[in-house]
Amino acid sequence: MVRRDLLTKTQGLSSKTQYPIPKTQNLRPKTQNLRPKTQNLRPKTQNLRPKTLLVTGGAGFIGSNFIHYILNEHPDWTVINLDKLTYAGNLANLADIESQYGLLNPSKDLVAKTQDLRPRYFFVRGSIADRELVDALFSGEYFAANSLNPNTQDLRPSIVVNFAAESHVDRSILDASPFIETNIKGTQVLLEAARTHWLGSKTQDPTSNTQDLRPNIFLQVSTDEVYGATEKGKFTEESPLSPNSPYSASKAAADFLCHAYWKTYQLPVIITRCSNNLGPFQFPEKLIPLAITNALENKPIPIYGDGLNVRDWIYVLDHCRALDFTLQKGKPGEIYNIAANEERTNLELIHRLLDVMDNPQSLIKFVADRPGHDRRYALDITKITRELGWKPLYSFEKALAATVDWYLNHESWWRQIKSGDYAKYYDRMYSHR
Ligand code: NAD
Ligand code: TDX
Repeated sequence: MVRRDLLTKTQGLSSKTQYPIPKTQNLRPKTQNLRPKTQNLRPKTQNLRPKTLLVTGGAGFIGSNFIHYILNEHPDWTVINLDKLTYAGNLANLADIESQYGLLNPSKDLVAKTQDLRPRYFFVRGSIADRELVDALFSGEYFAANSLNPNTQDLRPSIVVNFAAESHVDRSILDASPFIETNIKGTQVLLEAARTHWLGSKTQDPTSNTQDLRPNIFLQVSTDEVYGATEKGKFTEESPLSPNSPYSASKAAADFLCHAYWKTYQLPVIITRCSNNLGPFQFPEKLIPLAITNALENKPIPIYGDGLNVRDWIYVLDHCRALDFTLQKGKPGEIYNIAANEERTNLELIHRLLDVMDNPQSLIKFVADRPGHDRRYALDITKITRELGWKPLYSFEKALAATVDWYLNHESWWRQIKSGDYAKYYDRMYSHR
């Protein structure tokens, strides 16, 4: 039984809906008590002029939340979502976006908002490591050649937000190869295309930071894991990188490439490094959705090692807002840490989760540790709070309640995932642990 008094009101889709079409407002807690007290703090600068964003990996967890967020916040921005649709990519995450803003069906809402029938969302299936495809997207030829742009919009991206990645540490321990291909080579392909198409033979003025003089931004979505682990203190943006897993090593390599393209070519790159996210649409291989869905199925919740590893949890919408602040106010060549200062041991986290869900603590099962398991991540977020004026709006408790609520109300979403290839992965990862 779930303690519904601790959750938001049931809303959204019935568990019978085969393809859940998430409502945008479902992404935000509806009840008063779950809404952050501070009014939504938007970046203070004017919106950038109409923009076309190339969002990569937009069908995954954070990318799909970001697309929901950005299309709602910026009625004159257009998003091209380039996603390979690996096991982690799921177009159901964007079904409402496709029908509201997509090519086939720009809605009446959109017309009312923008007096404009043009679609604002385009999905392209493909890899960021595919140079030819990426080039065609940057030049606009992709849409011309595919007759996908009847309104002849200028769909050449002026902003890249690179979420596309292999993102699961445990999978990187089983096989690092796809992590090298996507996280390193893919990022280099994107950087090179941006350099060729944005800079051509000239370079940008690296010191300029005004809207008109800074038409392009390459935002690399990185992670706290690149700093490695620390028992005490917090990592600042100046801390040396010391990644420990094949996943974090590949993300660190991508960060170094981004830095090199800034230093060498003055490509306007910004890197963000965020802590562990929780929220809607997270693939149930990661600890929180794995634990919620296992608890709902009355299955054991595997805790690695002694359960005393510490992570700092942030609600995914706070991360998306931080990325928006960064696009609007961040400085090229800079790095910004993003976190919510909500550190928990894994054991504390799961105890609280089971409490919120009113499931017995006996579901916890200690299993063999993750090889090379980082003990603790912790980020100093002084820079982004002081320089960009961002701060998180969701406490851990509110974020956890909203997340549990979402999984409760989107049972068909996670059941569909768990019944497919995921079952084989789960068996391989946990059955002999
Ligand atoms: P995810 O695994 O849920 O989604 C990744 C998406 O990228 C999927 O849609 C997948 O299909 C797509 N993809 C994979 N390879 C691709 C390729 N070659 N070309 C195009 N698309 C490809 O990941 P996530 O948790 O949403 O993470 C997004 C980004 O944020 C990653 O770069 C990750 O390193 C970073 N990050 C994640 C967290 C977290 O807690 N999840 C925290 C900090 C940073
Ligand atoms: O079954 C599990 N049992 C368990 O104890 C799983 C899947 C995880 N864990 C532990 C390992 C970590 O200490 O829980 C913690 C969180 O694990 P994950 O959800 O796998 O996240 P983590 O390894 O911390 O990495 C995440 O945060 C940083 C994302 O997956 C990365 O993409 C992001 O960069």
